[in-house]
Formats: sequence, structure tokens, C-alpha cells
Amino acid sequence: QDQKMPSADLITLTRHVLDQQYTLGDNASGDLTLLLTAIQVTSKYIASNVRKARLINLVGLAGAENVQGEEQKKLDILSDEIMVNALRASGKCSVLVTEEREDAIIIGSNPSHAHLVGNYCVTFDPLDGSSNIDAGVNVGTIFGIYKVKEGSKGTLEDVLRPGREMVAAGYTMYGSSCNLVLSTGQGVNGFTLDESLGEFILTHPEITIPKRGKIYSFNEGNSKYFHKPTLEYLESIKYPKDNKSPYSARYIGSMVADVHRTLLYGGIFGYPGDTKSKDGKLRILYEAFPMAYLTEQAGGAATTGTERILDVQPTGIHQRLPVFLGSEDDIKDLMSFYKK
Ligand code: AHM
Ligand code: MG
Repeated sequence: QDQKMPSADLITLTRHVLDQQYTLGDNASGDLTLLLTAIQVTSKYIASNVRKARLINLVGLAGAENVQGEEQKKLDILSDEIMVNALRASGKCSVLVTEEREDAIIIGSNPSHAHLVGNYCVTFDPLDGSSNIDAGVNVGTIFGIYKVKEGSKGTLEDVLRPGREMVAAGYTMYGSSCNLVLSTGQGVNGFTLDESLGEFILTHPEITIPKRGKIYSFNEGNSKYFHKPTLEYLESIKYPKDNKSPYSARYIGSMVADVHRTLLYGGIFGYPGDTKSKDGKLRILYEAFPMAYLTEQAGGAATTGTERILDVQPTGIHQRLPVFLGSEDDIKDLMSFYKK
């Protein structure tokens, strides 16, 4: 085939998930496939709102604070409602955990929604990196999916589980293009929204993170509070021995964008615990776990410094955790400083 011809064989996200469902153990019901379809629709709608925000008065604060005591932006709230409504209506969920709400949503606890209870639990940050919204810098949606435990109709116990038990995780990045990156436990694939078709098209098949990178991504403005292992590690990549070149710094302050770059280019992303915030900033269920899941599925590693992130047992739905993730060799180097 002439390489200059447009593809005559588009792999849409839906086609990809349908292809995979037979190996997902989802073949009888197709429930996970339908759930992922619902999520991709929310991503398209959020993408469209993010893109138009300045034009349709969606910029700025909504005037409330979320559970973390942070001011909520209009787009945070809108994105949250878009996702809760769509996930509930999919009929495939039993528990929803969103950054924007203090309590988990147990679908079956509302009698008028009893017919909508399904077998999956979704943890999500509807619009992560919201400090970047008003400047038009990349933001994203992060999600993780658990299957309810055998016999459960959906309780907190179905989501307070180690990340290794997730059955799928992903994010959508709203940037110069809209990219959805997904793993259902069989590697990582990236899709780009073709706006003219309204479809996510497979553009990054089988994303594999380089074994070592040349970029580090930390908020070094917090150095004053960083613990010794973090500081010593950063020192080692900025002032390397043996005539090696130092690492480049890239930090957007949107986890989705910083992780996306790390998956594609390699290197290390870190949000450590420090003397000011013992467990750092990032939330376990809808930031650390999904991103650690994707990183491992892409052949990289994700650690708290001392422990594999996906092995952590969360005890609260909004709990935080120190996060370092990226290329296998870079994470090994980082961990060697924490072992000392
Ligand atoms: P948010 O959920 O309130 O948007 O906060 C999470 C974001 C992440 O996207 C990003 O990695 C981090 O906060 C950046 O924090 P900081 O501004 O402290 O560097
Ligand atoms: Mg957020």
C-alpha cells in the first residue's frame, strides 16, 4: 500500500476495546466494554468544554471548596457532574469515587437508581491539574476501574483495595490534541480524538516506556521541604559523575501531561512526601494508582520510594501517597537513595 495514502483501516477505541473484550474475561457480558464506551463519551464532552471554556464563561471559580479544601473551578464541577451522570446511567457501576465529592457514591443506596447497579467501581479525578485551566495549559481526566468483589452490590470495601487489583486504568489529556491512554491489563494503548469523526483513533499502539530517560519532573520549588533521599537523588542527576550529561527538567504541574510525556519519552516524575506534607499531594485512588498501573503496563515502575505503589492498601478514599514513576532504571536509581 502507498504509505502516503490515508489509512483505510481505522482502529477506533471502541473497536480496540471490543477486540480486547474476549481476552478480558468480559466476553459473556461486555459490561467493561460498555463502561469504557461511556467514559470515552465523557472525555469528548469534557474536551469540548475545556476547549471552549474562555468562550462560554467556563473559566474561573465556582465559589465552593472541594473535600481537599481547594477552591473548585467551574470546569471541575461541570466535569464531575458529566462523569457521575454518565457513569451512573451506564448501568455498569456500583461505586463511584471522585476527587470532587467527600463521600463515595454508592449507586444502589438510592432506591430510584437500584436498576442501574452494575459490577464495576470507578475512581476518577474528573479534571486534574485545574490550576492550569485558566492559562489554557494541558489538563486531564484520570480514572481507575475495579470489579466489585464476588457477591458484593458495591461498598467502600470494593474500592479500598490495592491498585494491582484494578482491571483497567487510563487518562484523557486535553492538550494540543485530545489523547486517551488506556490499559486493560494487556499493555498500554494511546488514542487521539479525530474531531471530524468524533472518534478516538489508535495512534500510539503498545506504548513502551524507555528503560532509562533523560528528563526529571518534580516541583523543585518544594526543595526546602524535601527529605534527604529526594534531594540527594536530584543532586545525582543534575551533577552526574563520570562526565555524563545532566538530566533536563520538565514540569507542567498537570499530572496527566507530566505522566504522558514520561510514558512517551522516559525519565522520572515525582511528587514526594516531604516535611510539610508527609504523604505528598497526589491521591491514591484516582491519581497514584491509575498512573502507576499504566506505567507498569508500559514496562516502567512506580514506587513510594520504598514500596511498590500498586501494593499499597488504601484506608480512605481521598488518602494521599508519595509518588515516583517512570523508566525502570531511573526508578531503581531513586530507590537506591531511599534504601540508604
Ligand atoms: P489537582 O487535583 O488539585 O489538580 O492537583 C493535582 C495536581 C497534579 O496534576 C499535579 O501533578 C500536581 O497537582 C501539581 O502540584 P503542584 O502545583 O504542587 O506542583
Ligand atoms: Mg483535580
